Amino acid sequence: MNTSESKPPMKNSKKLLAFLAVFMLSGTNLLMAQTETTDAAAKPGVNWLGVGYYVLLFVVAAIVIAIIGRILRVYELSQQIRGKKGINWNNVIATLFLVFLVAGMYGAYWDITEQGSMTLPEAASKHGVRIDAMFLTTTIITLIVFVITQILLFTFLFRYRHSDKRRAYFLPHNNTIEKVWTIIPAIVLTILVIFGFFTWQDVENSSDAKGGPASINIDVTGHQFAWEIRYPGADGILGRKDFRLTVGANKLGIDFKDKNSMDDLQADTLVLPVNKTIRLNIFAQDVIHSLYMPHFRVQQNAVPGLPTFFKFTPTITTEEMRRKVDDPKFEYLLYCNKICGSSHYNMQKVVRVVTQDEYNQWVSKLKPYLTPALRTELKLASADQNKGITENKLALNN
Ligand SMILES: [Cu+2]
Repeated sequence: MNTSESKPPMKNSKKLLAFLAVFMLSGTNLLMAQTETTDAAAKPGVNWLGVGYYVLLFVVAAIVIAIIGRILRVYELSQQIRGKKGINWNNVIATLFLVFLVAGMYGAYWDITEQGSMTLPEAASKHGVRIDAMFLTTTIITLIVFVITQILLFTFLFRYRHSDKRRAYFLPHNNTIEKVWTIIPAIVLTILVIFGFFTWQDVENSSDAKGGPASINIDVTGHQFAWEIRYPGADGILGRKDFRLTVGANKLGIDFKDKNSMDDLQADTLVLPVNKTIRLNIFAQDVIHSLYMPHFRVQQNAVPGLPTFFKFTPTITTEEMRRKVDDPKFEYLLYCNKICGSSHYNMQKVVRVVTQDEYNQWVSKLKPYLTPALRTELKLASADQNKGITENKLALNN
């Protein structure tokens, strides 16, 4: 036995692994493929048909191109035999660059007009308008640069294509050019970054010391797979929480030693008064979730053990938005924007923006978090007995 005999199996296993990798990759692509038809779920296998169609189309296109290549090669050889010049590939490729420029520009135009309308809906919060303005400015500047550079790139490729009649000019280095294409983008990018920095700082001025306290503080807690919403009661203050107090009936782990907890309310819908600052205190109980409300341009991770928050001001009521989008059933939504598990898709809540009067009415109907069942479980005195008792006499968690 020599070493050369032991090598082939090694090579084979490498080939096998490479083949497996390609197979897995295409397998993933096939699994992820979706068709536009909505009845795909009704007809299992329709996705596979769609993928098979495009694979076949690709194979056919590749064969056609290969055949055209062969024909051209034969043509060229026959020209050579007759002592004539073959195809001038420099001209062909240079022309193809121009075709690519026009097709690519049209593709970019199509992308902006078709896909552009699928971007975010109208901003319904104060800071949302500013974020949109920033996004638009950046898009316009980069678009102008994109159009100019692409036209220059491809027309230069065409104009200065290889020709036997002229020789290329050798330009090893030019400091002026280097300076121009370094300093100009640097200045533009610095302006954009500073612009973004101050906007973001303003949006995230959520530290109450800096930005002033919010009109309403609301706790939003994510867990697999729902959001729990807690409003402060009449005192306007949310009571303390402690994850160690989490039990079946007290799923948020609210600390009832804190008297501020007593009147806290639970809600199923996130209802917000229009034009008031809202501070959402964001929590997670198991994995990382992400609180996402696209209409308000709000997105913030919900991290276990690390409370986060977001302060914003909704500016358009649900009613107004319904008229704007001409959809009487329109609702703002709060989503989870982290793929946090199998029922992640189900993690959404309706958000309703209303007038102050409607809000007051709605709050007055909310049920307290401290239900009779929870009182019993926590061995708290009943609501009636409780009235005269000071909070330090409450028997809690013992
Ligand atoms: Cu989630």
